[in-house]
Amino acid sequence: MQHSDILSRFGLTSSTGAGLTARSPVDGATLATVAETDPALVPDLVANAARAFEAWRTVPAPRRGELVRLLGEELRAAKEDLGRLVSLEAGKIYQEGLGEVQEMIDICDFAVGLSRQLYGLTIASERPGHAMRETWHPTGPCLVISAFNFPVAVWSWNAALALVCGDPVIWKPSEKTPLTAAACQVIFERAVARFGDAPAHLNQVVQGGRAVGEALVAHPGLPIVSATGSTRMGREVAKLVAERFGRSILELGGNNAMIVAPSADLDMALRAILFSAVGTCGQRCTTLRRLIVHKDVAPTLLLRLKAAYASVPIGSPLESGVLMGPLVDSDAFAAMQTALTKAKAEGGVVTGGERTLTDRFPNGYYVTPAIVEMPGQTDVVRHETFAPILYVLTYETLEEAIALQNGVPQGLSSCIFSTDLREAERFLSAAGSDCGIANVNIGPSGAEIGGAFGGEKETGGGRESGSDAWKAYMRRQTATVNYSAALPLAQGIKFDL
Ligand code: UN1
Repeated sequence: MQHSDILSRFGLTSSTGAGLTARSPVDGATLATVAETDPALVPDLVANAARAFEAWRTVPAPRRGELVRLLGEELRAAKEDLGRLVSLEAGKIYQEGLGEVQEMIDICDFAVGLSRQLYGLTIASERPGHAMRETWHPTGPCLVISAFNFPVAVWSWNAALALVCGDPVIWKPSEKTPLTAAACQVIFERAVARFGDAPAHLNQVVQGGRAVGEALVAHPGLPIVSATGSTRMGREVAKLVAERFGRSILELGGNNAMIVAPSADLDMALRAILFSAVGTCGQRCTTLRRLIVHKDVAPTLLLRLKAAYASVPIGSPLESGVLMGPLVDSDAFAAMQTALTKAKAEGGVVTGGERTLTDRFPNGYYVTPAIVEMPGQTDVVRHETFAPILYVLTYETLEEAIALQNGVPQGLSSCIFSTDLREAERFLSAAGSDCGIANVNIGPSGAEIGGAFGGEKETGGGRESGSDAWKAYMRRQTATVNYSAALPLAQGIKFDL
């Protein structure tokens, strides 16, 4: 299929002109230029969202859920087309493109159920003849900033919840993936058309880079800012949002580890390592970056791992059978090479990590996945490099392994491979992994949408997706009603003339 055919499924043309250039990591080809949003228009967009909010907040939540149900249906119908476009624009293999769209469908289903379950509490009042309750109300327009690596799913985690919670959305996708965002808007409009009476501007896409992003983040009309990306970006967003007392939901860097214990099922561990370290070409925030292996199993595991790494099919992510596509661009390749050079200087022994397929794709940045045996958890290991680099460390005691796992600034995802119940439970205990996600006999990536997704420390502390993450999109109101004929004060205070 031609690149332009993939675009045309959403009425997108490969037009060129002024604006953001969408390039395919597959071959470096320019796919289209997309008009950029002028930062001066931000107040108008926020005013649109405010008008949408006034109407949408009074629509009953289950009816709001109906829009998200229709969105889920439209996504089901567009799954192959959108999955292919994700693959083309973000460079992940088609299977993972499909998986990403499935994640969108799943969160829509979740949010539809949620639209009838935005439960509050009733609370016992200390005063006679008083009723106390906690109610959740829509908060206001929600800004979503997403990254190139999950160009559509992250929008949907936020948008599906925000919409059932009564909040319109303004979405600024990564400037590397404007087309998938435009396609999502087309799909969203299909759902809106079937819904019938939705207010205009429930979801607005803003295309552009830093300038428009900053104008949005600083705007007081956007009480919720959900940002996914680097820790550096999150630090700036957090400051601007805090300054105006907005609420931020941050999903930032990860530096995810796997502990492989002596009792581990090595066949399973091997498969999990491959998917989580090599999958998405190492460009998930949940990618496995550190392997902490018990010294007794390290030689065997490393031998098998190197053999498996050498046979990973690398190529165009649109071709079937390929498991590893390209890095997103030349900057990503440069960052990978810088990290590998630093790792060597810090005592690392590198296998793989070279550029490949340059004959076929001179403008695509394909690499072989790298394994780096490190003498310890040095500076480079503590840093997130968005590339398929797996640092390998060894340990002797579980305490040591947990200390290594926790000894980095990030705290997103973690896992242990062990068949020893005591070890596994210790890893999950209060004295175990300090991450937002901790798995046993499962790799660190590929979380289901039903759980709350996010992490601690420099990962930013936000939670999105399942569980009670919806509460971040609503404002909590404590209401006390006095149905008696007296006016008793709380804490028994007497205040009578
Ligand atoms: C991301 O990389 O920003 O758990 C999100 C996972 C996916 C989401 C990753 N469900 O790997």
